[in-house]
Amino acid sequence: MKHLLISILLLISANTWSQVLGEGVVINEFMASNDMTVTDPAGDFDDWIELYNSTDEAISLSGYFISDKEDNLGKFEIPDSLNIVIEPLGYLIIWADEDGDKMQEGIHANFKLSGGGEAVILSNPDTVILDQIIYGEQTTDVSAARVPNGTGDFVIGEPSFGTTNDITSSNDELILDQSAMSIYPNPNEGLFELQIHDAQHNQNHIKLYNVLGKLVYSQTKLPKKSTIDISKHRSGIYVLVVNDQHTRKIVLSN
Ligand SMILES: [Ca+2]
Ligand SMILES: [Ca+2]
Ligand SMILES: [Ca+2]
Repeated sequence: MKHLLISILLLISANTWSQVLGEGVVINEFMASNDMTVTDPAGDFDDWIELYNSTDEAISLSGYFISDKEDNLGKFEIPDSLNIVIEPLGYLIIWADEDGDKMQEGIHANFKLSGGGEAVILSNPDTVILDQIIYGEQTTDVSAARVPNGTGDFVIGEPSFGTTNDITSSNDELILDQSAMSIYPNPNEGLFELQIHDAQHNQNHIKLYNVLGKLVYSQTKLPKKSTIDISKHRSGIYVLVVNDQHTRKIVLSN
């Protein structure tokens, strides 16, 4: 019992410690399945990891490590030779494409991110973990990002490659993706009206994912306008995907 208590205390202090030691750089967003969102400088649709410097000082990332494996923190070392500095309040993209030896422009890690679930771990040159995320199955061309930017938990949604994640907050998104569908009300208590503006489809299919990327609800052969009932699901943020193409964040509070 005593051992357990000490372990728990150590765990708590280790967490706090890593927050303090975080040195201001976090894993801010990642995409583990990129089909058509953004290409790297070589023109490939590759997995990507966005880092964010939340401080007002530039930070050199020489010798920092990124990994997709908890038991191999030092898997990829950001090479000294690249002289990578992340600017104050700046963003940095690391391509997870195993293309490091092809002399492509940019930073290319020696691993890819599994769309089925894996880990992203950032460590300092002493392999002290600064930030990490262990994720579940991902949806293609949908990213996981810290909202609020730099500090929040990971939520899945529209990617914001190389920029703040805050633009995908629900209000702004209503404006951004107005053309594809209307959801009213949103946030809601589990009952909402969905109107789909997709000229290519008369019958629509929808899928709803929770923040862990798990499919929790689906419907096929939906008309352009319908009422959706997800009230038996727990409060939280969900991502609605219409016709495997259009995504919108839904906030359920019941
Ligand atoms: Ca590449
Ligand atoms: Ca991997
Ligand atoms: Ca972003």
